[in-house]
Amino acid sequence: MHVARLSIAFAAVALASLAAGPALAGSKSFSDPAGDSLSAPDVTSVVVSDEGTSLRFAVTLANRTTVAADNYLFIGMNVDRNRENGLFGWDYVASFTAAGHALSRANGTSLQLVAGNTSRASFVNGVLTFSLERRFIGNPAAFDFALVASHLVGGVLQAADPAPNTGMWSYAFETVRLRAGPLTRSLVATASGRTYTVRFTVADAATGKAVASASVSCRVQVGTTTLKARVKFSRGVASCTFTVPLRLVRSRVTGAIQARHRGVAASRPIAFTA
Ligand SMILES: [Ca+2]
Ligand SMILES: [Ca+2]
Repeated sequence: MHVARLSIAFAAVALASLAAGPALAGSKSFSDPAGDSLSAPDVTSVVVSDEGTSLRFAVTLANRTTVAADNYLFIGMNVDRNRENGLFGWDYVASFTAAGHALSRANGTSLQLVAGNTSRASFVNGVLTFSLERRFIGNPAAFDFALVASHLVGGVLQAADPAPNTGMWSYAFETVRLRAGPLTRSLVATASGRTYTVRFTVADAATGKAVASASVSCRVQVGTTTLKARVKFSRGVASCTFTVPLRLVRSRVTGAIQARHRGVAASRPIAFTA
């Protein structure tokens, strides 16, 4: 995707006023009128879904079964909800063409590809699906967004369908409350020291069910010595395993273990005598 072409399309469409809509959780649908695109792809509906660490857009193009080489689709995302920065207020832009897709970040008035981006896109039965990891757009709790489907020939805009027709749509991620169980500890004595595993359960406070995934971090110290720790999350249990060397046995062990799920953290302090 050529940045100049992106800018041309954005400028030509000139999205005007911003209207923040109501914040709903989970999956949310948005609609744009049919038949308002002339020769451009006609956006009629957009479904945004929270998929845990990922976010998915499903965009229905009413007048397309394939994306032609001169068709472009952009999703502009205003993740800090400040219209005064980014490119036309958009901090991130997902772009699609027949040749592929990309995720870019606005840097002043230009776009730069997001390094390490793992987004996926497909176009099946008139529905363009784009999934990206939330961390690549800064893990926002909510964001505003708008689409532009355009038909460009030689960089010259022929027609475009902005969706929504004015302003932006808003999407808010579900706010999760976590319930952390008490910290338990097990010990395996070895010739080189004492290997401990500390663990706690992480559940969704609303349902009481164990969360399916979480990223775990752990820090453990004995005095001023930081111990190497291995972390794991399995079947709703966050765990941290570390070995207190023989020379430090009978010393005070301190630290903390944290599990993070959908941007929300639960943690337990570690404090005992090895
Ligand atoms: Ca439309
Ligand atoms: Ca429209």
